[in-house]
Formats: sequence, structure tokens, C-alpha cells
Amino acid sequence: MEPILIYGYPSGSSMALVAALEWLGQPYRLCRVDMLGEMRDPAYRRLNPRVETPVLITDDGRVVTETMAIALWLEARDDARRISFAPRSAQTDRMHQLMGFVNTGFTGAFTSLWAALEMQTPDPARQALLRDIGKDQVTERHDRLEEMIGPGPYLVGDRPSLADALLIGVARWAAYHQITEASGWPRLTALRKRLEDDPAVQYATALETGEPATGNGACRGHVALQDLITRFGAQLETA
Ligand SMILES: N[C@@H](CCC(=O)N[C@@H](CS)C(=O)NCC(=O)O)C(=O)O
Repeated sequence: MEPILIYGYPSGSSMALVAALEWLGQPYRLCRVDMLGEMRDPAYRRLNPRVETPVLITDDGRVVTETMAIALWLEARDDARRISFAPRSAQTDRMHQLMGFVNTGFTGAFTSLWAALEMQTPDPARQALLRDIGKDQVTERHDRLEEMIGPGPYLVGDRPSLADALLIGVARWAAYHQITEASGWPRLTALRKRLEDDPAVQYATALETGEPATGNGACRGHVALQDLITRFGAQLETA
């Protein structure tokens, strides 16, 4: 069977992996999950006990969670080197460095902002504090990323790779939280624009927002979440 990626909306970082699957060009399927709704159902814990997207069902029916693990699963199958580079090359080391940075500090910098936005019982004083902390952290990580981006068209080499995919999945969050900076992070802004114009990213974004979209043909369709839970979910331990 084809591997199946479970991606979340709204504004999930998992959009990154939909774009990466398009660039990879091998047959795959998708499952679209409402992170504010059906992902909260206890049954989802059978796929990911941490109640997060993304989740990958591999071609031999195993459940793989965590963005980095899924990205490395794709990299290991990218024989044509469409989204990655030769093993043991300097480009691979650089791609892994950037993927690690984006998936840890860069993504984590938004934690306070999400906490302020999603607070169950709104508390204006705590929300204002969380927003202040979040703004500083996001700005600092954007400054560091700006320094890491080279003069080339993409993060590594002259075509998009897994590093660019992971970046575009979260780089849009700054605008979502209305974080801007006087310098405008010119290299990051140019890279984001290039990626947002990419057909694979446009396809992934349209799917996420529920608009009709046509990809490059590698996607063989969507699968219902309930089917995946029934077929591949673990049995939950009962107390
Ligand atoms: N460490 C995980 C984090 C994944 C993650 O934080 N996913 C978010 C969406 S971007 C999520 O599912 N959050 C749960 C929620 O919104 O309640 C990974 O890298 O895959």
C-alpha cells in the first residue's frame, strides 16, 4: 500500500510534509484531521498518544510520529534525491542542521503565543505576559534563522529540500501572530515568497484550508481518519 500522511488543520506544521511528498513524487495518500475537533477524540490517542499531527502510516502499516522521524523516513526512500542530498555529503549535514533548528528552537519559540491564544479561561494579564515573552522568543529565533540563510535560492542547494518544507510549515506563524520586525528579515521573506509560489506548497496549503486542489498526481486520494484508527491504531491500555 501507499504510505498515508495524517496532516492537521488549521495552520498545522504538517503541511510541510504534504509539500515534501509532492516534491518526492512517489505515490502516497492523505488523511485530513481537524486538530480542534476530531483530534481531541480519545480514539486519536491510538495513533498518537501525545495528540498531535503529523502521523505517518508507512507502506508496511507501521505508525510513525514526530516530524523529524517522518522526514527521515522520506529521506531514506528518496533514491532520486529530489528532497534530500547524497548521504554523508556536506549538503546533507547542512540540511539536517537546518531541519533540527526549525523543528526545535524555531518552532518552540511560538509556544507562549499559542498558549495565550488557546487559553481555555481567558486571563488578560497572563495572556499579555505570554505574548510579550513569545514575541521576544520568536523575534530572536527569526534573527538567528536570518543569519543562517545563505545567498542561494533555497536553504540548501538550488532546489527545495526537506529543510525548506519544514520551514514553510511554520514560517507563516509569525504573520498569524502579527509579529513583524523593522528589518523584515529580507532573506527569510524572499525564501518564503519563493516557497509560497511553489505548486507543491500551494497544493498543500489549499488542502489544509479545504479548497479544491490538484497536485502533481502522486497523491492517490484521502482516507478517513476512523478507518486508519481501526486498521492501524494501537489498543489503548485501560486502567
Ligand atoms: N514534536 C512534534 C510536534 C508536533 C506538533 O506540535 N503538532 C501540532 C500542530 S503544528 C499539534 O498537533 N498540536 C496539538 C494541538 O494543536 O492541540 C513534531 O515535531 O511532530
